[in-house]
Amino acid sequence: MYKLLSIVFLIGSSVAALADTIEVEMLTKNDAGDRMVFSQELIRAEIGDVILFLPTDRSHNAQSVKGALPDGQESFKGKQNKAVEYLVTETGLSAVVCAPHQAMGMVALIVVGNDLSNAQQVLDARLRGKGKDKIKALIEQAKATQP
Ligand SMILES: [Cu+2]
Repeated sequence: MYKLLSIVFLIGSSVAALADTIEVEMLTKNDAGDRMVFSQELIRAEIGDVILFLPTDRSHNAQSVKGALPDGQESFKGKQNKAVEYLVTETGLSAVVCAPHQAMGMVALIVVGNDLSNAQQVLDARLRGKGKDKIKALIEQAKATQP
């Protein structure tokens, strides 16, 4: 149902890159026993990829945060208990939150093209509680683990 196969042919090149669909589950409890979490919290992607947030457990959503995404990247807001897609069109960082649980730390950070240039804007955006602390930690983690 949610399968999406996007093939991007790089013009002028013999290389054909296959865009990925990255599945992220919205969980009340993960296998490690952590509560109110996305299954991936540091999500690395490239332009053309689709990040698909799945309503594996109930009462969660995924949405972007005003000011905490790259210029030109379309914002998104999933409904509770519904899958939502984020089609990556720009490089940079995006914060993603679950509206009911962001203050409990249910957030994720998308890193596209290993571009961390909008880190300060993301830190300045309106994030709450443990979610804000976790986004800060994820930015540090992204810096420390640059591929
Ligand atoms: Cu949630």
